[in-house]
Amino acid sequence: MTNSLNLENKLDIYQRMLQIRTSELKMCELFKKGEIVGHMLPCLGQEAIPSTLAEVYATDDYLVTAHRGGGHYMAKGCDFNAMWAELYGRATGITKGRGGQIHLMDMSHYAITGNAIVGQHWGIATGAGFVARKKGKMVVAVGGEGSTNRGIFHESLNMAAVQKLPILYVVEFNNNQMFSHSDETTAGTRIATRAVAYDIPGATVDGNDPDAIYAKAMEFAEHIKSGKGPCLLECITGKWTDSVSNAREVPEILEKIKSPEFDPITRFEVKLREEGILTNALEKECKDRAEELLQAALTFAQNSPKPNPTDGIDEVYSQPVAA
Ligand SMILES: Cc1ncc(C[n+]2csc(CCOP(=O)(O)OP(=O)(O)O)c2C)c(N)n1
Ligand SMILES: [Mg+2]
Repeated sequence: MTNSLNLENKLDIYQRMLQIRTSELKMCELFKKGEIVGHMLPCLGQEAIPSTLAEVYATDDYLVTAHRGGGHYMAKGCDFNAMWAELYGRATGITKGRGGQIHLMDMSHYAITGNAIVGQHWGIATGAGFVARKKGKMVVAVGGEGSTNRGIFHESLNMAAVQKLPILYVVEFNNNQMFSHSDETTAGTRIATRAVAYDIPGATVDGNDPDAIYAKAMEFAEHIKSGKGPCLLECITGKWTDSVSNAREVPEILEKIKSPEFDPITRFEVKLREEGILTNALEKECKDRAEELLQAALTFAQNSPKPNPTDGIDEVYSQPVAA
């Protein structure tokens, strides 16, 4: 099969999925204890998408996501310690403790992985597409299916198609937008069919299966890199929770999403075992590694200084503000 993952890619994806899950479970736990505050949007249950896309884009390609970007931030190898310092609101945080989990971004890794305004990131990604075209790079733009109902999604895909911009648009279809389900908000069943309107390639894949995501995303990346313009990839998945601060879990839906048949990590573990790649010892090694990374990041964050309140106005105005 063309575009199939090799052993090394698979283990890297597995390790990333574990890092995201371990980190975000801890984030939920600490938030519930009141140790960290803010608006937290975990991608628990969706880990296969960020972890696999990291095998598709290059380290200097641009990555732009909507509000559920923490997993993408981690998968791109952005500063993990600075992410945790951000969650703790410390001066060493990736946005100096000002943005919190919903505004994670690390420009040294070409990653804008946070945006509180649903849909707006499609426009930012499309703008980045002009720079990417000039520099011979690609943009990977990721957002939820709810955000595709904003007008800016149409404007962005239309412009990208006309201009043949090098952008892979990825939709994380988790069937839910805060209080609403897609059948209440979204015309048509599949977002990928909207690609027809722009005469660009579009496809729907199982977003909890790294092999399926990789095969189609690589095919699309080849199309994009050969100058033929953007593609639209829809990944079917499920999120455990909307936001930690305002969790609205529906028990029956959660039961399905967390089941071994649906959960991306359990499914991948079963597959890797069947393929003779994963052993008990290797699984333990990977899980220990995820835990070690987390402990180091927690230590860094907890020992970092808090910002000085008077620094809050820095970098807001171009001219110093008179005392
Ligand atoms: C312009 C705008 N409208 C509404 C909201 C409130 N809001 C935050 S998340 C969300 C749902 C987004 O759903 P989706 O795009 O499917 O992403 P998901 O949260 O499922 O990953 C809404 C309506 C917002 N932040 N911005
Ligand atoms: Mg959604």
